[in-house]
Amino acid sequence: MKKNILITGGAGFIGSHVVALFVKKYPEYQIINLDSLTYAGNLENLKEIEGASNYAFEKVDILDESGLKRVFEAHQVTDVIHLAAESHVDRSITDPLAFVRTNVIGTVNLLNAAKTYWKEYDNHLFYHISTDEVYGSLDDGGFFLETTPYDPQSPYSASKASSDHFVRAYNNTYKLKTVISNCSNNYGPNQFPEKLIPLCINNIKNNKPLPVYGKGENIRDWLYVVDHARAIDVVFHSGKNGETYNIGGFNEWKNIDIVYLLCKIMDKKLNREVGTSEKLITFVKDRAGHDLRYAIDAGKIQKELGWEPSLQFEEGIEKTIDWYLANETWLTNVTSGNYQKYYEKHY
Ligand code: NAD
Ligand code: TDX
Repeated sequence: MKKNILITGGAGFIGSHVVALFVKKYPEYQIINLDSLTYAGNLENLKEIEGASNYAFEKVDILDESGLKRVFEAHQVTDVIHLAAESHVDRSITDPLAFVRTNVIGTVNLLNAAKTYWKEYDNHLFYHISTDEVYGSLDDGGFFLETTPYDPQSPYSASKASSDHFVRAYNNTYKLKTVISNCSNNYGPNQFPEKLIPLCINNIKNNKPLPVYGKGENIRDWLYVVDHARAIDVVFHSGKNGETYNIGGFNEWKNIDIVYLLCKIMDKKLNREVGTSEKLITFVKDRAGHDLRYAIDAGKIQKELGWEPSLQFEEGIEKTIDWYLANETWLTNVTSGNYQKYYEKHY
């Protein structure tokens, strides 16, 4: 059966890398990118594949049930890779309901569309992209395993945990074929400069303060976004029905050490005296309920599906900095909201 894969959130950070990989690697698949183009969605991220004959874009909100029905019918959707979400923890603290709407209700809308439209469930897959934050905070050491009980601590992670539960419930109750992967912090090109790494790159470039929450002691595991997209490819093709796969970089860093690293590399790249950018570091009020440490054990996907990260962190960070320095217009456009005009011009 020919695959017509609906990728949601394909204009966002991770989604754009997944769409580009699938469009280029699988000319035999039809890729439909469904995205409502919130502040985080940017079609400029997909310029390189825009005219491809196996690619289509649909500007639809996953809260719009009739819009989803139309897309499923028009494109005869066979599989879903679901990335559309509100993704920023700080925004979830100021507006939790927006996260309930998109991440919980939006996911259930998509599950319902798949459940209604698909006839033989064996031939179709609903793949949900989730986060390691659903497991809570590892304050006393250890690693997140696929069997770690859910313990979300922020409105964002609570909404993602809820959507994961709905995906499992549809697998159990209606026998919809599903897989879930829970990944650690991504970094790389196309990430909106509200997240730690692109925010610091942008601020160092513009000589602006680098806001470090609390003492900067919080620890995250970091993975280059293209390696996440590669993992999604592997899980989509080889993941087992009903299973969960943790994805991570085997790469834990304290926030403050990442900020120091960015300062050091950028001093060099911008021909600044050693230590110049560090002076921009500003310790600010901590994030409410700030999770101390996330760390992923990605042993299952490594052993069962043969995936592992391809890039060392320092190499990935260099590539990321180079990309942001080379794409000044992209940065200006996303920060000013100008990229929204791209849709009006091209679609
Ligand atoms: P992002 O914020 O960059 O992109 C989200 C995309 O979803 C945007 O293009 C946006 O326009 C779209 N979208 C938002 N609400 C929508 C709606 N109601 N209807 C249709 N489209 C909508 O996010 P990201 O960082 O690329 O994350 C993608 C997915 O991966 C999310 O589900 C997130 O929870 C998950 N994830 C992210 C990370 C990370 O480090 N960024 C790590 C693990 C998992
Ligand atoms: O200005 C900042 N200063 C700061 O110290 C920002 C934006 C963040 N931080 C800290 C908070 C976190 O400990 O840096 C760490 C990383 O923060 P974010 O980039 O906001 O990411 P995080 O909160 O860890 O969540 C990210 O990873 C998991 C993504 O945004 C989620 O979508 C993903 O699920």
